[in-house]
Amino acid sequence: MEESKWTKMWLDYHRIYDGGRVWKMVLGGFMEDQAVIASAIFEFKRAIEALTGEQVIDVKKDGTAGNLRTMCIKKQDSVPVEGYRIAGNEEGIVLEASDERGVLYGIFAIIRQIACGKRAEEVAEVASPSNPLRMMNHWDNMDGSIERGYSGESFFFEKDEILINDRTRDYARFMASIGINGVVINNVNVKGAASYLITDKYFDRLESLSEIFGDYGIRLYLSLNFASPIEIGGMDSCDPLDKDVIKWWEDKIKEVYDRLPLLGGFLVKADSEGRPGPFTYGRTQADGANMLGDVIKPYDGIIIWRCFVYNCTQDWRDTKTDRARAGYDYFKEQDGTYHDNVILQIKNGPMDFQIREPVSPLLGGLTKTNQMLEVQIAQEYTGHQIDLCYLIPLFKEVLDFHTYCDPEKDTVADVVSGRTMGNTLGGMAAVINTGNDINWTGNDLAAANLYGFGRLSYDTELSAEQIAREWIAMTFKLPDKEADILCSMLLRSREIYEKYSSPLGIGWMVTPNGHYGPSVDGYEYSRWGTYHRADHLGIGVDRSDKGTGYAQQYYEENAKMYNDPTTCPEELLLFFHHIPYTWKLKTGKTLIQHIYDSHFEGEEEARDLASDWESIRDLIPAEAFDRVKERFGLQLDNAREWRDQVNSYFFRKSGIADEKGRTIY
Ligand code: GCV
Repeated sequence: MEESKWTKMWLDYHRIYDGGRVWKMVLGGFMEDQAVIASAIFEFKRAIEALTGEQVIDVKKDGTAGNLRTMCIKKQDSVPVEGYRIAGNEEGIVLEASDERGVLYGIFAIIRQIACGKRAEEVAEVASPSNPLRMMNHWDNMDGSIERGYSGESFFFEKDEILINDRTRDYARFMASIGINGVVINNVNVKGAASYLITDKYFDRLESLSEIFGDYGIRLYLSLNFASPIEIGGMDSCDPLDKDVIKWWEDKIKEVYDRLPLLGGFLVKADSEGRPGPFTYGRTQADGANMLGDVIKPYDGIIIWRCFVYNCTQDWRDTKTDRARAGYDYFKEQDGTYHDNVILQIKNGPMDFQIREPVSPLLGGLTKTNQMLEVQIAQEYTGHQIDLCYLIPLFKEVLDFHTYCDPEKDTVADVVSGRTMGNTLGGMAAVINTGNDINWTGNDLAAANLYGFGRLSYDTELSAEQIAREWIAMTFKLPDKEADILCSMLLRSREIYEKYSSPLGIGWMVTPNGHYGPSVDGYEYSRWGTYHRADHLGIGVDRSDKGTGYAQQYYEENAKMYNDPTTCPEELLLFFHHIPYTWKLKTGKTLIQHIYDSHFEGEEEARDLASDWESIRDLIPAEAFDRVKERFGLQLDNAREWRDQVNSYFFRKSGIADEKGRTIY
């Protein structure tokens, strides 16, 4: 077989030990012709042969070899849906699951444990998913470009056509191996040809794609253009309460499901950044989402409605106007009116995937509505997959955040998993970081975010370090010392990026539109804005009760903490408060000195990352090593640029010199 032209990321199995036995597959209660079971058997065979050199014989063949081990897959209804129990012993391994996906995830768990160093007889785990929905959102356009894509072009679309090839199947394998069960293939900004994905022109290809995904337990979803009745239906309205519009949708969705029975549903971005939506007709977001929810209900489909709704052209001269407030202001009022097959998808922070933001007050602020957490592993504001930035610690902080929405089950993980409200629809979605680059993620090390998101969405209890260690073991199989170095690089990387870019929760200061590199006053939507509101005395946005009042959108405990600059966590100080440069931080440093020190340190620590990478050169495959090394070169330029621009800006603004007398340009 010809070697594929792309890497196998964490599924590139290295020989762990040389076992001398033969495996026989035994199925109890599942059939080998069930699509997902067939995939599980295929994956087991492929992995075991590569990892141990042991042969796996077909289910039907009677094993004759004396030293036969069995891989026994048993249906066991007491195992939760999509969960598994695996246990190895001298005779082989037993995997119990109640459904096909559970079997597939169990097989990948066995593979993971062996790839991470266990022998087959030591394999053991009982697991079930924390979240019902674990999704990837592609922002792929049909011309092949990817909005906020940093790893090449789309592998789903090219020249307005849908691509299906070996890469499609490999993609599905990767996703299943980390527990992903839903994929939205097209950009939430649905324009041009993408509006026609729900027409006959694309049904055949979409059906094939949904089947390939289906073989790996993944449901296909599409982003939907809310104005489809106008754009493809020739109507003059898309008012969600207009009965002709509703009829149009009913016919359309029937047509779609006749052809795509495996479709999971739709993701919708409405009334945001130029996208059409119910506000045009004086309707609420709930009116729009519920109308589509009702139409899709007979097909068991779901509507995932994004809460990233804000007025991007708002005038920032008015100090009461605050983009951070928008999500809560628009969605809280209708809490309890969203229908039960509608899920609100909420970005982790109230702004837009900055290196540090508070958790969105909508998460848990809604108490009667299905909710889903949206994070971004595409590194739009976190270094474009040039700079190293392992994002799992950030996601962990969000999941562990106490919202105070419930006396016991009040973390974001509780809320989105359904534990708080006892609902069954919720979960986590990530804006994905893949493209058709040879290594899928541009920077080989950015695959840790891809792997990590999937693993975390399946098991929110895993730590960022555990995930990093698994990913390293599966991808590079390094000796302990080098694995420790790489693990430490990943774990340090987010704070390093934060230090040299925009610390203390201020965010932004990034080039408008491009979002890479510094532009301290950069603001994309109007000449009036800056995100930081710095003047000659201080910096930061007053979001307390004396300012925009954003802090009051949280439950009392958090509202109080954020409202007061002396109790507000310092890493978010400038998000919530306008602070004088002479303000003393807990370290005893002034704010301005902290800004200088942070940027100098961040740049130095970025250099340490690059030299750590150099120190493990001999143990990393040469091509991967060189690709990453090149990126570190660019990261260092970026870190220097940030350090110099930010420090000189604030030196000039404040007129206060660096106590340490370093050169500030
Ligand atoms: C897909 C940010 C990004 C946009 C993105 C938008 C969204 O504003 O810069 O590219 O659009 O978020 O999440 O919808």
